[in-house]
Amino acid sequence: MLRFKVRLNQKCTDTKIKSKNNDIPVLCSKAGIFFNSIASKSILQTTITLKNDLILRAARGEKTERTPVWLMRQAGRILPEYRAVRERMGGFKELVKSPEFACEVTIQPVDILGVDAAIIFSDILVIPEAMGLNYEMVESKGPWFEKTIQHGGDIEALKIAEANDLQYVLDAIKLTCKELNGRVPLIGFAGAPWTIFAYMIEGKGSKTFSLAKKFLYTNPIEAHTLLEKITKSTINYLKAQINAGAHMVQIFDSWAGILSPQQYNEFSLKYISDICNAITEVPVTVFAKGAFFARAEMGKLNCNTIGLDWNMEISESRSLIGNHKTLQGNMDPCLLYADYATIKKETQNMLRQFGPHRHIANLGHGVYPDIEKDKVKCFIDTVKEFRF
Ligand code: 1CP
Repeated sequence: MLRFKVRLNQKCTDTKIKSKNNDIPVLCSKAGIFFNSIASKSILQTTITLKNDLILRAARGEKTERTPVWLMRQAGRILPEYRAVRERMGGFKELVKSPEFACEVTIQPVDILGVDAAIIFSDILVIPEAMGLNYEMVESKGPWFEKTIQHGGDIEALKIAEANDLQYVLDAIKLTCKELNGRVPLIGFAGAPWTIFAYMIEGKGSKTFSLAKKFLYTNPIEAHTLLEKITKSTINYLKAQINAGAHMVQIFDSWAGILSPQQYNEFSLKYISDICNAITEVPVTVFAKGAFFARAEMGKLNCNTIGLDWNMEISESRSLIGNHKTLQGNMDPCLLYADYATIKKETQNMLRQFGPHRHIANLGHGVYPDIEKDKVKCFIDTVKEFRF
């Protein structure tokens, strides 16, 4: 059950710190929740002092006592407690659209696994829906769209999503911030425009997303029109999440790796860059799965953190991306099938390779649903106990 122990309008102590890129001074709370002083006035009223801000400090390139850790897909089927709530709700979408239950499963990994951040329980597919394409989450199959984008007319019919189209996510964020009561920061997120585009064209998951790629080759101008509309919607959405209380945001480009380097620059990185330039209020993480070929270009993005998957060698990534970014990742999720001693040894190896600064520990992609909860906990505890 939810417990409401929040003091609304709790005052924060104003101190001057640096903005997202350590250059523009902004107002901040004592513990490091920070925001653009003009754009985010509304947050001031409900800001709660953070007790653990390791992840925000790591993202900004500040020193931390230890490496912070969280997991992509930490809220989900690895937790029996999640499965129980999910069963009670009936379906995935019902859960996503019920702020109280979304809040409950968002906080579960903080309570049960001891991670250093929560990520709001939602899905990247809420954006296509807010733009006019309804999705269903089919049990043991994944997402399915009744209507897909096939030609220019379909793109014209889509609306640009605005904050109030996603009020249920914003309500879940507000509630979660209250309920977390400053224990750890809350991460907001969205899909990268290319990944959202891929689902809008394909209508479901795919190994190759060949319909989406075909659209790039056959309708490049219309592809850009659609990507532009998704980008505008995503900026509105991320800003609304920040206004609702998200302390940092992550952009997931899950299908980056199926594009060629040249296509990636033209159809994905350009739009991610537009989003990064628009989000000035909180640290931004960009995770582009499989985009090993774009690491040097990603180093030029106006973001704080770059997520690495497990195929990306750590020291090579550091030299391609540069020292001015925090790196996140990048353990192979399958390591968590190994025995405890192996998990511990490999996790310590990973930490040594990244070094003590500008690293947020994570897996190289989402945790798989059949991984034992105690193995996940072993990974997290190993990071939390490690000292350089
Ligand atoms: O019924 C269930 O429990 C379904 C499983 C599930 C969950 C737990 C889906 C279906 N989505 C989610 C939540 C989710 N999705 C979160 C929030 C919680 C957390 O991370 O702890 C996040 C951040 C996402 C993001 C997401 N959804 C991505 C990007 C990250 C990634 O894994 O690459 C993608 C690609 C999706 C689409 C999606 N949603 C769900 C599935 C099974 C899929 C993938 C479909 C495919 O194979 O193409």
